[in-house]
Amino acid sequence: MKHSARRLAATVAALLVSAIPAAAAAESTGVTLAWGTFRPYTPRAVAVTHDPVLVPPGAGASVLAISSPNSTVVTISVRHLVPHRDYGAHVHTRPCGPDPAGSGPHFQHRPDPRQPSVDPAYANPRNEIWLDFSTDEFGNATARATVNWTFTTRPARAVVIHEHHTHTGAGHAGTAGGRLACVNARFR
Ligand SMILES: [Cu+2]
Repeated sequence: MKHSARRLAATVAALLVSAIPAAAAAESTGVTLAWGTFRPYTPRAVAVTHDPVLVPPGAGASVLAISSPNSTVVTISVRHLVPHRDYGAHVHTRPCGPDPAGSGPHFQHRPDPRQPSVDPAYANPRNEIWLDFSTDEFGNATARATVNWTFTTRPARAVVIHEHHTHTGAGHAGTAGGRLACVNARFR
């Protein structure tokens, strides 16, 4: 635990150093970092589990987002989830709440005028941030998404972990089953 935190800190420090020149050059750059150990909701919890079987308390997640002027890279790493299992994950607009629905809809670069958005023209991994992953034998996984835009003043406040990988077909694009867990992250 301590060691992985130290390793994470070292990685983040290296990434921050490489991001500084870009940050000085343009205001649309930003770094977001969040990590936590899953537990039932409390107002101060960073990582919240809504399903203690599929996202057990004690499992963990870290989220790192780096925006340069024309792109954003978001990475999620999880540990000690259920081994050999597919999960969906996306950036959502609102912070984690006691009710899984509290984290609101997906953040969309071009907002779909029709909500809930299930139109593949809007609900797709170029207009939203999808971070689906499949765990290894230890329940660990990493996923990364790259998009050619940056966050705006519209809020993007959490990564939600879902029951399945994300669907892409018309009428259910962007859906991925129930909301199992949520990580608060104030994307900028
Ligand atoms: Cu989602």
